[in-house]
Amino acid sequence: MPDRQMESVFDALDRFQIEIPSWGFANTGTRFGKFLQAAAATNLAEKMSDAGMVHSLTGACPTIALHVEWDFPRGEADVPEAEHLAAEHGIAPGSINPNLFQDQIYKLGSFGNPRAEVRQAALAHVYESIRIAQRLGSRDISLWFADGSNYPGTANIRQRKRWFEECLHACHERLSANQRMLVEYKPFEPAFYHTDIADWGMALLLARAAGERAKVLVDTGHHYAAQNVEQIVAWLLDENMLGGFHFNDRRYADDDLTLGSIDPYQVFRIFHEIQMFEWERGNVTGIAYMIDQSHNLKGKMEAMIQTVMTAQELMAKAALVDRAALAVHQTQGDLVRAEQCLKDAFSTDVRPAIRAWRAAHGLAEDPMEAFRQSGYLERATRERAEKNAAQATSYA
Ligand code: PSV
Ligand code: MN
Repeated sequence: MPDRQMESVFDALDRFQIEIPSWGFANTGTRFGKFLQAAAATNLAEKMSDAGMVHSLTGACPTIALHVEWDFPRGEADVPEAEHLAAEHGIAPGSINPNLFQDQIYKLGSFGNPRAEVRQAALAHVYESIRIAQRLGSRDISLWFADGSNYPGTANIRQRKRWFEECLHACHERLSANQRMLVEYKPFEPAFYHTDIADWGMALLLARAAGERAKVLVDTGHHYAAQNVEQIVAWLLDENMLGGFHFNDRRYADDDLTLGSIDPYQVFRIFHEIQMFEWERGNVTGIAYMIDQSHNLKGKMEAMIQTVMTAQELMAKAALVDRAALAVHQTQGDLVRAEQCLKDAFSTDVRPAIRAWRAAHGLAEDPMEAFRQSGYLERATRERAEKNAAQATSYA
């Protein structure tokens, strides 16, 4: 690979960090059941340890996303332990995710609930999440709402929109100057008739109504089939409203498949839009690249390492697009040459360059192999198998 391209790859990887989710290491499943893994993390200490291991192997995941309900069962009281564990494992707490969907009170929604006391309880939970984030030094509060309805006529859609505006604005007021709020959208599930924040346009309007530090979060799994996600990304960039990503891949719906497993070209195109924007306007800081995957078939640690490695590869490929040439071809309407700029970059084997980047940073050239050789999984299996087996239900 020519030096100039090598430099582009190094530069892109130096600037690329991706956050891993605490929930990606715990036993999760589908609504039909869980297949338990003996080495799965059973508590926050183990999740932090797994995340720290992924970071030490890849050098690209310095922060861990935390879910308040699952990782802070005692709320704010758990902050000192989380702080201590993160430091112990060489990572930092990342985005803080309130949970506005599991409590029984949320049957008819949280911020969109017709009962004022439920909206108040939801607000109180987000306020506490903001305080947790402040104490942990976390920049982003990441909000996803299961709110919606299943039957026509059962919800006042416009009224709920206004409640959302009010509540999000109230949350925004509580942010400190360096904090942001990310508003995530999803077309359906668990609600199947209407979802209060169903697409990026709704998220954008609500974020604008909330305040200037509210941005949109794009979960790549939260789109209808064939949706052009990179166009959404390009528009949000242009509007200065792109807050970050939840990466995963999908075939049908919110499948939580590993990034790039179904359509790596789509992830490449998303990264290309970001890099093209940066090439024209200067580097964008603050895009939170996060993974939102709960693996229930693949080994959790391997799936996470595979995801990070794939993300790095696709980011590196996107860095190879000849953007100056592309701009000329686009202006001249030279369709084949323009498209070829993307295809050439996408089909370049960047793995040797990434190995060189890793070596230059004192990292294992093959993080997956290094993980397999490390004995970490065997140790985790020994230490956690009994605790995990205790969760099993067998119908045999
Ligand atoms: C919902 O499907 C979602 O994408 C939200 O980001 C949640 O916080 C996350 O998944 C939890 O699994
Ligand atoms: Mn998500």
